[in-house]
Amino acid sequence: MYAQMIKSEATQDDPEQLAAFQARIDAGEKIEPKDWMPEGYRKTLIRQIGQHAHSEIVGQLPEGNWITRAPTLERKAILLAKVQDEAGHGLYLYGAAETLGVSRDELTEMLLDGRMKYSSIFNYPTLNWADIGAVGWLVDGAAIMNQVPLQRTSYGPYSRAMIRICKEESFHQRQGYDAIRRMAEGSDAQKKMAQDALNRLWYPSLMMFGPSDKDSVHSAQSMAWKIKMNTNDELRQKFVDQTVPQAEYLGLTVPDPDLKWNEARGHYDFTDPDWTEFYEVLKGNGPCNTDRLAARNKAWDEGAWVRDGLLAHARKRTARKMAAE
Ligand code: FAQ
Repeated sequence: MYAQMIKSEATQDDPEQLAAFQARIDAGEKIEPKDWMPEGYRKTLIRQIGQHAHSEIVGQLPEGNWITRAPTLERKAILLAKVQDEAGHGLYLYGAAETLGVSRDELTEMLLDGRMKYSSIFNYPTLNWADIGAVGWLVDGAAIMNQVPLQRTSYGPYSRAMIRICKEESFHQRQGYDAIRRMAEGSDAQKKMAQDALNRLWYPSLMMFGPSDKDSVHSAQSMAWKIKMNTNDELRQKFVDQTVPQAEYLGLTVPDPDLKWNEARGHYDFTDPDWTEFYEVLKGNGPCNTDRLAARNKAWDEGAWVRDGLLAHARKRTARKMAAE
């Protein structure tokens, strides 16, 4: 299984070369595609960047579902632009992964046959318009919390892709907050919808940061290599600390009876997500896993003629150019 092949285990690289590589990372240097790198570093990057790219692409589905049903022309135009941005993020990230020696087609095939993962959050449905506001507010909010530090990641192409992505994610988060604010300030029925969206999406959003640190398989090595800049629990805590006051401002209640400010820690105490549910979603048993993969497989199959046409055109052009030389 490829997913097993690209685990981040240390490989048998020359210890001197490994030490010199680690010294470059520790000194804050960027690693570029043609530089020597340990095989484990390369595979970990392919796994993480690939999973991230797939998340951007699959992540278009829950929102795309609402483009035709947006409540106003303005909201429709904003949502359309946002969904297009996600496609662009996927492309930057596939481009960054390709510099590591894997093609976009190979990555896509691994997504489509289940060998590679995408973010658990996109296996939850968007049932109504308030969910679209909540996706922008919470899901993009969680995404950006994770991605801002990744702008400083050690691999040059990944870091540069993240700089561009973060600019757009910040707009996404703000438009989501604006949409949910309008619902929260609206009629009783609209306010109820906003609360219901928060109730359903709160824990899936907390799961986006990955398992708790004690169960995270890759964090220690990925942080030593600066592929990850923070642990999963650190970022989850930052997200909770940032989001709770935003919910309070909206007059909404975070669905966690044990949530409270801890003066001594300077952070909110909160209840962890249900990790059994998280691992079930990862195994393919979330509410929408089957639908999401079916939609991506259908799009890939139906787009085959476009890819074939483009390739045939490129081959003809190259042949003509070579004949003329
Ligand atoms: N979902 O050892 P760790 C977005 C897996 S972008 C699914 O802690 P790691 C934009 C993990 O792969 C959202 N799988 O792993 C948008 C590993 O399995 P493996 C995506 C998960 O890699 C917004 C296993 O569990 N962002 O939303 C998840 O060190 C709105 C053990 O976990 C990124 O990908 C999960 N939530 O840390 C688009 C950011 N969590 O591979 C549309 C970059 C963990 O051994 C609309 N990625 N797993 O089989 C990262 O920062 C990291 O990869 C983590 C996981 C933090 C996600």
